[in-house]
Amino acid sequence: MSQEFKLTTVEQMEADQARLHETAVSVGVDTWQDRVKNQMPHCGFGEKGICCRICAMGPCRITPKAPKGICGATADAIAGRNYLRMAAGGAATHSDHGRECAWKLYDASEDGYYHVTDASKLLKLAKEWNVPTKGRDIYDVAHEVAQLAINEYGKPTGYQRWTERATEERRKVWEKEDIMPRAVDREVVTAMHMTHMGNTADAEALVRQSLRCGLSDGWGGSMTGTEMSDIMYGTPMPHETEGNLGVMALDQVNIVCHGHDPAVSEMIIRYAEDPEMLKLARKVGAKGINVVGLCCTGNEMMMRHKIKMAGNFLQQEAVILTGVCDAIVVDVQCIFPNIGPVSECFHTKFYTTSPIARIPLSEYLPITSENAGDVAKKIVKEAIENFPNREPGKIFIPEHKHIANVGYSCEGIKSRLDTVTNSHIDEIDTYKPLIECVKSGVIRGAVAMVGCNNPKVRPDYSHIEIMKKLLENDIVIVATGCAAQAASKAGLLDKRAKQFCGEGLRRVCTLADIPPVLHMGSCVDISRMMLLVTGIAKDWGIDTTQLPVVGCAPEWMSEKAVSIANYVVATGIDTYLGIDPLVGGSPQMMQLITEGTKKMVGAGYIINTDPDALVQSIIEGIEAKRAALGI
Ligand code: SF4
Ligand code: MSK
Repeated sequence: MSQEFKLTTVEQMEADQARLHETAVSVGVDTWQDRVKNQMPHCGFGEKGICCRICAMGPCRITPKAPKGICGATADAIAGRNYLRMAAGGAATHSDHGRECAWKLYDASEDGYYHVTDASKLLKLAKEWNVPTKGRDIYDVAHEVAQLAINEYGKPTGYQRWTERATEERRKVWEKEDIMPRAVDREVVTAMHMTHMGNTADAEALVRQSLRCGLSDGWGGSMTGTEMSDIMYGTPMPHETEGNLGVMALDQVNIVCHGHDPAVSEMIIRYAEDPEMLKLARKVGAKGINVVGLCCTGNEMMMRHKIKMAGNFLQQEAVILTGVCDAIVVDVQCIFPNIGPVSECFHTKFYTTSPIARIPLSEYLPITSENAGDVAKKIVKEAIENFPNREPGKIFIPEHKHIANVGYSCEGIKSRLDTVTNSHIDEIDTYKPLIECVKSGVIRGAVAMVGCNNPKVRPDYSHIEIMKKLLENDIVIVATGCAAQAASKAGLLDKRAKQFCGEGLRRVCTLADIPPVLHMGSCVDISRMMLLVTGIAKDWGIDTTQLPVVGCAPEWMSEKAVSIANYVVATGIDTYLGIDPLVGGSPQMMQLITEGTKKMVGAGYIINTDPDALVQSIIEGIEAKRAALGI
């Protein structure tokens, strides 16, 4: 008889974290749980966005007694500038990741370390960009496409070429509102210039540039990251793997890859499968080599390979605290500097690989197109040699893990939808079956669950509780980033999780053989979500603002999330936030980001730090969109 399927509860995950924290205490190292306490209470000025340190006459802080900075900047100007700087930081970060991916494709060759894996995706993009393909070597095509993608970053005139994929209606809105994104570098520099001392003090103009900067990321840099990665490492398609700390293996060499850019982890995976390395692992007494992922590098790996996911953002110290992490190798973004001190208390080797993320107490091995294989091989070999150095008294591996069905790229979703069409009469390769389900009400709508963990709220609780409530209400979920990993940890990426859905969604999951939460990838892969909503809107014949689809980031923390929220809103999708966007000291800014953008682009933020109230407002928002469509 098959065992009853149960989700892992947040309480169980917290008990695992608490047990690992005991290890941290016993070895004398702090973790985020300790540091949160030390940082309380947060600075009230920072929380409200009304501290300005943009020039050295300051820092200036706004109070009832001091309503203006020394230059005369008001709370609206200061909060608006801080907000735009966050959006610009996020757009720069995602986009630079995308640029690195484009350079890797530019360097790709038959006999190099980076290859063209999805030639059909490359050829499709070449056609879209009018790059000749007939009779040409695939690598010549790849180099020309990569060069065009790289040139997008700094082109002196014109708009992002990826925006041509948007609906005509969206493009018109962006043109009318003067937020059509130009080159990424231009938008980020403009944002920095506008927010320099003595420039823009008008909150509305700052919000407009935030939207534009965000668009240059979502419909620019992030899309470049996703597309280039798919071409080089393969477009994700549905398959099964596992997630949560229980994937750490006692009897194997564990190599944890963390960060965002798959250029490093792809190489680690390749060399961990090398027979020479496997032989070496057996020689030191290990049964194999277990490469696992954290954060978005973990998402990239699990989406394309059967690689297991060890955890999300707030588990990065926990993986080392298991005592069986033989090496942790990081690329860029979301990496705690405290990985250094925690690793030092264990046998764990800590490698940094990018000049963008240099961290004390790590061994720095920069990875380039020329040396990637050699460096990866060295890391894998040293991790194996480190296996016998584990200290048994420090080992504790939590048991929790779940099956995770992942790989739902747009192509992956369409491949599942094709299975429920009648091949004699229906078109294939469309979103029409999904649209029919939404129109008939079998599915009420969809929510894109995205973003990080943030100790300001109970970690993973908001993600999981909101998802469960949405599923009960027949609302399908697409997820990326640490939100997708929260679903994986809880068991919501297991197809059996359909038992927690309302009747309609449960039926759809059965027919299409999908889990109720569709893992779409990493943070840059929110660009896939933009293409998904655009594809659905085009197949339906309506604008994206009309779709019963919303975004939700209940536990966001990074500047990248601010950039994402801006491009999601600019794409016409209301975005529900569970963490305050640090502008509360300016009523004008609050009004602009919740109501003002609705007038500009047809969508805005709904902010509520109570997850129960937030999910209720999402359900009401989706039902209101349905009512407006008359469905
Ligand atoms: Fe103060 Fe104005 Fe300088 Fe900001 S820009 S620190 S408000 S003087
Ligand atoms: S990793 S940006 S904590 S989602 Fe993309 Fe997770 Fe947020 Fe980093």
